[in-house]
Amino acid sequence: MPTTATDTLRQKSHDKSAPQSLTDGFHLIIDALRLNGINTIYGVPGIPITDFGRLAQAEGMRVISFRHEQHAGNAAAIAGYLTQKPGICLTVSAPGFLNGLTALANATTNCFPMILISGSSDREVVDLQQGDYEEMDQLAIAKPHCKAAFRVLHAQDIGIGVARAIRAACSGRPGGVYLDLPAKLFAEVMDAQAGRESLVKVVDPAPRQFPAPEAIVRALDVLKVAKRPLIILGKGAAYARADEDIRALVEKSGIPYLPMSMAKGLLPDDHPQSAGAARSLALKESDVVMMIGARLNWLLSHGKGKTWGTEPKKFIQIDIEPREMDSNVEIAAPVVGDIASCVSALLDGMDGGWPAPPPEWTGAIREKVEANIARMAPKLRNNNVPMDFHAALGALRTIIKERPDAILVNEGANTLDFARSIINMYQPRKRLDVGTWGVMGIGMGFAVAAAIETGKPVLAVEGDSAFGFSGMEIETICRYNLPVCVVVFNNNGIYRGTDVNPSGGTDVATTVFVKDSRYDKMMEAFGGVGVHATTPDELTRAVNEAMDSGKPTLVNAVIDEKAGTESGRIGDLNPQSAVSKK
Ligand code: ADP
Ligand code: TPW
Ligand code: MG
Repeated sequence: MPTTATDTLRQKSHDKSAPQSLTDGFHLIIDALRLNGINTIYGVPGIPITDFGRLAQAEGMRVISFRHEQHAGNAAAIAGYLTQKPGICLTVSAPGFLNGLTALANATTNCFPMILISGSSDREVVDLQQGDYEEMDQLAIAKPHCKAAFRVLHAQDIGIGVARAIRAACSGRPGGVYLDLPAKLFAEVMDAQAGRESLVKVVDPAPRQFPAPEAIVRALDVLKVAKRPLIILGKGAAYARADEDIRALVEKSGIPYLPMSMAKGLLPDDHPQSAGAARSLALKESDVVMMIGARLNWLLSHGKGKTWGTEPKKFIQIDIEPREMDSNVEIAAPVVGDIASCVSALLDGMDGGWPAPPPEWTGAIREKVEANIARMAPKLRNNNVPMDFHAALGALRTIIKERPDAILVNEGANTLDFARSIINMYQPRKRLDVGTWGVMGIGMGFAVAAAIETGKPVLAVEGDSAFGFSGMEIETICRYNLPVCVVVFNNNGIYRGTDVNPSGGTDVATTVFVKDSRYDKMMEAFGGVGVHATTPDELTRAVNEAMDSGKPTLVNAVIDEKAGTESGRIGDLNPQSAVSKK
């Protein structure tokens, strides 16, 4: 039995009594990926990579074909986040490449390891701009949007090219890598033995990076004297898979913690130290804040302004990227290293005993958390018709509590912001969402990869606008028969369905969609299950059935079109005309 793509080819070339065993670019790329434990490709076929997909499938790789490259790219990106191995997205040249590039840029922004592999036209023609089929200088365009970009021109360099791409994606701060493969390369033939010897198995693609001992001492010194300490966990902490040590650090220190959106579930959201339901108080009143794998970007108001109150703060920041320090405010105690090593060193440093934080502080946080949870509870049980966000999300919250290993994908504006605060997560890396850019369109790509990579049921909670960005991929979900249940929060538009055209003209307002659409019928068109749900009970029944059966399902959840607010909870970032005449 042949063990590699090159072996198969060699056997074939023997069969034809070829004078020499040969391999080619197609087979070497497959062998290089598989040698490095990469067995899944997300992509869209076409010139010059159609045969590459076919051969990869023939060699036993999983090749998942999408309807649009952006969603294949998003799938690859989140596969990278979920597995710590770079997710692979494969596209055709120029337009296919550009479609994938958005996802590559988004992966880089979010620190997800991913490799975008695009076929390209021959250099000679591109560089002389002679007008090739789908001609574009892709490498130059990719460079500013990713962590690294490489081109392989010769078959004997495929091994080292793939190795460089893997190492660049995974090491240090993870990110997106572009790998440019000109059409000629795929068909280039070389001696099979030499080809095999040219492949590189990357040893330790994400080497541990130990923090300096003095950085650990400095951080503990700052933390120890805090009167109102706070820990913020970000998606870097979730990615790092140091789950037990992070939990131990939080619990040993007794410090309240706040999870960023995708760090929810790293510790269960109902943990007694969670300050999630007292976010404003915790940020405003804290005096020392320890960030673990979270950046002080817009999501944390850049570490300053009224969100952070008037109290002077000291920040401790744990991150693998040294340049992240002082990016927005002064970091009093930078701890540069990989999170697993840093957290373990902090735990060692606490071994001699650790003073519990002042009970006035932990008590105040707890009190606020309990008051806010009690205030929210009746809203989550309301039976208004049509449903508001709270009623629908109250139902989904119970389902996730009962099925904590399900993966939640979430995008939209109100649909995102309400779901983030209402749906508790109980396990790490189960919540996947719009991330650092707040980008719409990740939904179906993330859902597909989450199902493929983990084998767990996926619940995708989608605003009706958000869903539209990747909606065609429900055909992909049906085609691969994936256990994905999509719930579309249908409020007839972006934020709300009630806006009117200010000119009084016949066009509807810019934020409004066709009223009372039936997204469930789209799913039926591809053989999946479609359900129209108007009450929390109907919603609960439909989602539970979907999760039990594993059948691709889309629930059209009718939401009150008046219930949402402009831009959800980030309306303050939305400039509005100061001189409009309305
Ligand atoms: P969030 O959006 O949840 O606040 P961010 O994406 O802003 O999180 O921040 C994640 C941070 O985690 C990045 O600065 C990244 O460099 C860092 N990071 C990612 N993986 C690791 C790791 N293994 N060790 C240390 N830092 C990491
Ligand atoms: C790639 C701007 C942010 S949120 C949103 C848009 C278009 C849709 C909100 O409507 P939805 O949610 O999903 O129906 P809801 O519950 O409030 O009604 N293009 C990209 N990304 C972003 N973020 C936008 C546009 C946007
Ligand atoms: Mg909407």
